[in-house]
Amino acid sequence: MALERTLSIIKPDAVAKNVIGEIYARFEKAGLKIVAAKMKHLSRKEAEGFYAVHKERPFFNALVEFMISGPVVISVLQGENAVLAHRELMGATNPKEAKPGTIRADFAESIDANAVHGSDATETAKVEIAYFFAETEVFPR
Ligand code: RTP
Ligand code: MG
Repeated sequence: MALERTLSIIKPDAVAKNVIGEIYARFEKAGLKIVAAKMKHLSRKEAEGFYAVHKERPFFNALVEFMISGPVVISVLQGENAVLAHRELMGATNPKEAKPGTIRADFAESIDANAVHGSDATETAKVEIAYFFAETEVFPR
């Protein structure tokens, strides 16, 4: 078992639905600790930079438009195997394919408005955490 950190984003659709607390409760019940958090309305530049790996994909523009459509809640979660544990709580990218009881099955509308983002590996988690948080903003310092 490895103590890891991962980046979580509660996307604009879930913030608008008023389910920040319900999503946070799922993280905490699963043993993931919130060690950094902020609410932010991303600029186009920030969203494009964050999703730069998807730049050439056909859904890139729609993804960026959606991510800047309202504020998001960005958090760092810490726990045993946090990257995978978080992705299991999230469920499949397309909510129609997400297992019952996952965040996307319960709160997401579509593959675009799919409630949450989670880092997909420990290396990407490090990059994504540094994209949004200074070292002094992740606790304990
Ligand atoms: P995320 O990065 O947001 O945690 O989601 P993910 O790993 O499950 O999915 P990824 O392949 O990284 O795609 C990033 C986001 O792009 C949107 N997407 N749309 N229309 C499509 O075919 C499509 N595919 C992906 C989704 O909102 C996905 O979360
Ligand atoms: Mg991804």
